[in-house]
Amino acid sequence: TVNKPVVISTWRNLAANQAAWEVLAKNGSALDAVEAGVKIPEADPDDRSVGYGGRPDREGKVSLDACIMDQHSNCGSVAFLEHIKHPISVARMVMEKTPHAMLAGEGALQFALENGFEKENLLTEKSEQEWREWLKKSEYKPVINIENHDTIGMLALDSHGNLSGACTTSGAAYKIRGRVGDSPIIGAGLFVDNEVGAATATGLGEAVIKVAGTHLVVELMRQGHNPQKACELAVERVISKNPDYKDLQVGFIALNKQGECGGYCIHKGFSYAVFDKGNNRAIDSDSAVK
Ligand code: SD4
Repeated sequence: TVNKPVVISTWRNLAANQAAWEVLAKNGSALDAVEAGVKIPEADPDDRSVGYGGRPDREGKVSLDACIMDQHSNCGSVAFLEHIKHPISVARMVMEKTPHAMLAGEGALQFALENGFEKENLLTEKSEQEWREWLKKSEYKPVINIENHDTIGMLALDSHGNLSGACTTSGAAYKIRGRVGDSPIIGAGLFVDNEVGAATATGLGEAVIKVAGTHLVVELMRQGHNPQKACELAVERVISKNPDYKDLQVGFIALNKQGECGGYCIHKGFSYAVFDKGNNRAIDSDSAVK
């Protein structure tokens, strides 16, 4: 029997899961659920790597990446988007209202403003202070785990048996202006195939992009692996292609058509949150490096 509905998200995003569950429990769509879910950390100023309150690039500007994918393999994405609190909703609008899959930078902002989104300042005092502190040394060294990584990727299976996913982030703190990570790239930060399953990634985007990480996880599930094993094999691939893996973190989570979940990462410290059968909980992910 299929375990549904279910929602799974990266890190300890229990509040985001709760918002998604409220949609799923009323027989809402997985697509509506993941959008509603990830909007929680996007709007939270204390979540320092998503949306409002996110850490800026090295010029002190907050820029956002997000994407969304539904059960028909429709997808929408925004990259290097500034001043908009809910990039996931802009990504959804790209998917539903344009002939394109991806908008970036100025054009993405223009599209958002023309469609009723408001221009806002996303840099909080706290993020600005930290950035000024960082400027003193200006050393770009992505820190493993929570410090720099609590991007939310979320996957859901709804009561109709359909899968969707969403991923949103302010990216790597103190990145070069214009840097785009894995999170808005379909097949890297997020991939959904309604016949098989869905996967999303967190951690150092450059390492995920190199192996088309979430597409890999989904293809491994297609070959018969369960979500846990698929995540493990994909992490192994990341390790084999990144000789500096000791200094970087990558985590994958996956959900298949049967409603089974899995998650795996390179280094200890990654966690994910699962909500099914009315039970919302955080799980410490197993890691390749013990
Ligand atoms: C990125 N994967 O932009 C994202 C980083 C991340 O919290 O997970 N940040 O590379």
